[in-house]
Amino acid sequence: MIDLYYWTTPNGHKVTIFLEEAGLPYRILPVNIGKGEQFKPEFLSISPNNRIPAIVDNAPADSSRPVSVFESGAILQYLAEKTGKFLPKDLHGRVDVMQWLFWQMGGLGPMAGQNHHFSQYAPEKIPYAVERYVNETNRLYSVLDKRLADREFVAGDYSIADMASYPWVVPYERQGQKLDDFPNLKRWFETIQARPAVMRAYELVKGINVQPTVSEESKSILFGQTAATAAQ
Ligand SMILES: N[C@@H](CCC(=O)N[C@@H](CS)C(=O)NCC(=O)O)C(=O)O
Repeated sequence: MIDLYYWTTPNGHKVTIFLEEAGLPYRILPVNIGKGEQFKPEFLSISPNNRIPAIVDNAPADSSRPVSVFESGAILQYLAEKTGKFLPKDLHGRVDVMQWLFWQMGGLGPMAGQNHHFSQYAPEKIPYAVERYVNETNRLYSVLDKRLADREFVAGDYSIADMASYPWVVPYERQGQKLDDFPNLKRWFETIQARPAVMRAYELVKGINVQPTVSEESKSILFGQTAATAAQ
């Protein structure tokens, strides 16, 4: 059984998508990041960066003590290796998936995250910041669109590289993007959106949280964190 420390955000969805796709038994432990539950000591002992998602695998392959993993990319890689699914075993296929997984982790995720922040949540609209991240999201969408021009999925068969990127394209309107500008990306997006496991992953959100995570009350918890916050 996998324990999934989760909240209803794009990085959380990556892991529910994987678990639903793989059919692995799992239990969700909600961590309401809008209420500051990511700072609870028991969660920090698994995820020292006070971010969801994180997992604990109570039945690791070597039958030893439970394994805990934080960082969504590391979790996807761990689960893919555990199950032998969604990550090719051959050298070339594996490198291809891993480079696109890292592309999402270092590019699409953080840049779209800053886009959300400055476009929607920042107390003042700073045109330079909004433009910078909307443009960077736009550039990254075009990179993905070009990549998808001659293939169905990001790297070979449907893989953890697709599962990592898809949840960050779901809020494309909030990111100031139009999918019609990226026909290959749009086709890929609609293909993944229609997968039963992906639908289940988004459906389960309704049983956990239907409120926006970022509200006026939660802004003081989520934004402006410093070393002092983490030390509390
Ligand atoms: N690089 C991390 C980022 C995780 C992340 O930013 N998680 C957000 C939700 S999407 C979070 O837990 N935020 C809590 C906070 O800001 O305190 C990953 O991919 O796992």
